[in-house]
Amino acid sequence: MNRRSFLQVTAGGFAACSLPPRVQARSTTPRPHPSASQLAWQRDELALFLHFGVNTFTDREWGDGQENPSIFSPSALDARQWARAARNAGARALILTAKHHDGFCLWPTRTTGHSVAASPWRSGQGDVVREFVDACRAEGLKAGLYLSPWDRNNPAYGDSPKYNNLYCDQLSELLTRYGPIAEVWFDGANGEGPNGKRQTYDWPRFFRLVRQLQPNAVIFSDAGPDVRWCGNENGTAGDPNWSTVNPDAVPVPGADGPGVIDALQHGDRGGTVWRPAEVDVSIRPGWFYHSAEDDRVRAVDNLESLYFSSVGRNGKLLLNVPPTREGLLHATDVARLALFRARLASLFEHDLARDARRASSVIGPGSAEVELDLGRTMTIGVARLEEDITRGQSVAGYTLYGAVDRDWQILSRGSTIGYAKLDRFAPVTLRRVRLALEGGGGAVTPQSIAVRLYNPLAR
Ligand code: FUL
Repeated sequence: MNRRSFLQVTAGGFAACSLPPRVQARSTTPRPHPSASQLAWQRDELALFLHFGVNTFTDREWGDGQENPSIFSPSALDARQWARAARNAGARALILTAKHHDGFCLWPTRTTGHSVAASPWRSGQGDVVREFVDACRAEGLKAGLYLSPWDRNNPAYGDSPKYNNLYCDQLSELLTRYGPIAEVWFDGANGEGPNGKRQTYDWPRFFRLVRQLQPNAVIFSDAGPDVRWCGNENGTAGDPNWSTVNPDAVPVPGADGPGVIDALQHGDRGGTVWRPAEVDVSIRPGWFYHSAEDDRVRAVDNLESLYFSSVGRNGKLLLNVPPTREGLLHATDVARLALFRARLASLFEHDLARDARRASSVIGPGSAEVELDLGRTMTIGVARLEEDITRGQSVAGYTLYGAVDRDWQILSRGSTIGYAKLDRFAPVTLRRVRLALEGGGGAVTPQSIAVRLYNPLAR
């Protein structure tokens, strides 16, 4: 299967079913729903994250800002290789650490001397961000950038107005020099400790600046405003995972306190703002490349599980694959990515519900049902449920039943669905499937639900 047919299988859902006439329970409450950028972001499903910088050369995860720029000397940097590997993995976007906590800038910035311009790489004439963005464009991928607010090198850090100005200058360079940037990634880390520097970030100003310079970019942080951190770095969105949030629950990036992680993991069924979860996780134990971890690259089964616990829980998967000291993705990681892609493509190749006869009915206020007749008995072990999220997220509970005839047995049950909900169950032979849906306080429209069924034993 090529990329195009894979995309049709996984993304073409609502058009593929021939739907019965419209029966819709009425809702009076307007639900939050995604902007065009948020929708495109979610439909991309998979992006790769690239942690690269001085830590790659010091073998550390958090640099202290004292690194000599001369250590940055990738011997064979090839951003096209990164982008090709990402495309072959089925990713549609890449995000690069333009600056990590050590403050070393991967582009020749005017704001500090602590950058690639002071390194021997390309005789100080290089620009990793430029090569990265060009490679993304050449491979048809969206480019995103991470600019760490915490900066352990810059002397202005801790002098709040001064550093905020400098940080805005850095953002402005990144968002004006390189064409369209699809995602701006603000992490919330700050390891200064009780006696460390205290910097008060001007988040509203940072966010406004991104909006002004790149109106189509999505802004990621714990506090959005467009997409939120999922609350952990182990590849697991919450269950349930609502894309709606109460913005007061996590007011700023890096906020902590009771309830924050829970709010990030689960969102809020009654939330007033659309802010879906991004699940960032590394293919290796560390975010940066360490040769000692070469035999600890996630296996394909593990990567498949990550897909289920991120995209399959209404999230987006941001999978980190760190370049080596050569400036290349490691052969093991590249091979694993290709296997991951092949695994998903074969699992989701045949939607056994595609030609099913389908009936939908509204049972009562906030409750509805979809019934499928597959036409013959089939072995099913994976279900992919989807809500048409252009209308928001309505389903708050569901039960999926299967039967050869009318002897219904429960296949899976869950709470919300959202963009996608993936359920695995012991493969079972059946001909009929029934999905009972409960709405979250408002209407649930059965026509806006897609049901796809797969046989995991057939691949
Ligand atoms: C965190 C950072 O502290 C880690 O080093 C890594 O960049 C991760 C994705 O975000 O905030």
